Amino acid sequence: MYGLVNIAVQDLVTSRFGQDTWDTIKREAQVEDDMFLSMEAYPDDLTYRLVGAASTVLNVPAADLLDAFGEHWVKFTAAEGYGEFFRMGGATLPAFLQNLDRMHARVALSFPDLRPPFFRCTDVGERSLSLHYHSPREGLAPMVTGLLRGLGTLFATPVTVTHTERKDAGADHDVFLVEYGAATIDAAAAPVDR
Ligand code: 1MF
Repeated sequence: MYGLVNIAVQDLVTSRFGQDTWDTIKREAQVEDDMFLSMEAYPDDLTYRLVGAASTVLNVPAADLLDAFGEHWVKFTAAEGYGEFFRMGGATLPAFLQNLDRMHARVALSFPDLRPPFFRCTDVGERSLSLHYHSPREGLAPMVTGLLRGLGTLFATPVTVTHTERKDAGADHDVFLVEYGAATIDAAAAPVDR
């Protein structure tokens, strides 16, 4: 994955646990890089090793870390100058979710090594939709719950997420029931930077 992902993992860990803990996690993961370059593609294995080592060092289940990372990813990328990707995604949470594949396709135009997941929305209603998640990677579904919470904050929209079908329990793919309220402020006017 692009180094931006590893940088976001680093930012999450150092902001909550400090530099020393991050150094310990990197050592445990046998990651030699002093720093990551956001635009460089790194092996997925490196990111999995970081998450695994963080789980060991912090004594937190990997699924909980992935969930926290998903939320942090939205906050981090919106704050670090990638707000454009969110702006072009739509003015409301359901609009954004229905545009996710288009947004990833736009990023992939400039960054050909991107291997984005695919999302499909079904049963789209006023207050809920079903989000179908297909990824070229294994085991990252817990991140989606956190991503949706982060998007709820970004769009000032209360959101409840239920993981209704699980690939790791034999389902064809992961499905999330996303229930949302009305945005509490005018998200259409300024969908980012909050
Ligand atoms: O293959 C990749 O390198 C990759 C990297 C990030 C693929 C996807 C993503 C984003 N994705 C991370 C979890 C992947 C889980 C999986 O593979 O199953 C999160 C996707 C997402 C879902 C819901 C809501 C928002 C989401 O992300 C928004 C987003 C997506 C991509 C970027 C930023 C925000 C992005 C921006 C720049 C990138 C790479 C990804 O690379 C650059 C580009 C310019 C300068 C520096 C780095």
